[in-house]
Amino acid sequence: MITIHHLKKSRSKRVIWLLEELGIPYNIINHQRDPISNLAPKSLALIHPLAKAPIIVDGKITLCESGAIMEYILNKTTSNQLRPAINSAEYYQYLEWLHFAEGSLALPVISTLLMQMKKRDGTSPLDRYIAKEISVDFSYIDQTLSKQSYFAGNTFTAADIMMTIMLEIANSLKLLNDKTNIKNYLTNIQKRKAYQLVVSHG
Ligand SMILES: N[C@@H](CCC(=O)N[C@@H](CS)C(=O)NCC(=O)O)C(=O)O
Repeated sequence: MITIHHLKKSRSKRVIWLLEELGIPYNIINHQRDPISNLAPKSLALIHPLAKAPIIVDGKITLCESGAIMEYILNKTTSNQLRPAINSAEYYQYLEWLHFAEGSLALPVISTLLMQMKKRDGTSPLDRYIAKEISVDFSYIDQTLSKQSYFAGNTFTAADIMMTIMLEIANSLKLLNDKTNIKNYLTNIQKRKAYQLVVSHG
C-alpha cells in the first residue's frame, strides 16, 4: 500500500486528493513543520534526501516531487481516469499544465509568499529557503551522480537534457564548487555530438 509522508498546508494534498479520486487505499504519516522556519522537519530527511513533502513510499519505490508522484500513481491504474488518452489533443494540454504548475508557476508564487513572511532571527524566509534548497538539492544531485552516470541510471535520457541547463547556470553562479560529481557529469555530457550542435546554435 502507498504511504504518503504529509505536511499540513502543503503540496502533499495533491497526492491525497488524487488517491481519493481514484479510490486507491493509502496510509498517511504526518510530519510537523519547524515552528520557527516553517521548513520541513528532520523526520522527512530520513525518508528521502530532498526532505520535502510530498514523499511516497510504495514497496521498494520511494519518490519525492509531486508531479512525478502523480504520474507514478496514474501508471498504476489501467484506465485513462484523470489522464487523457496519449496522443489526444487533451493529452498535450494535460502535459503542459501538469509540468507548468511546478516548472513555472511555483517559483513566482512561492517567492512572493516567502517575501511577504516576516523576518525571524534576522534572516528573511526567502534567503533561508534559498540557502537550504541550494544545499539540499545540489547535495542530492551530487550524491546521485556519484552512483550512476546519468539521472535515470547508466543510460542517457531526456531527464539529462532537462537537468543540464540548470546545472550549467548553477555552475556559472559558482554553486557547484565542491560538487565534483556534478562537474564531471557536465564535462562528460557536454562532449555529446548533439550537445555540441546545440552549442553551435548559440
Ligand atoms: N517541487 C516540489 C516541491 C516540494 C516542496 O517544496 N514542498 C514543500 C511543502 S508544499 C515543503 O516540503 N516545504 C518544506 C521545506 O522545503 O523544508 C513538489 O512539487 O513536490
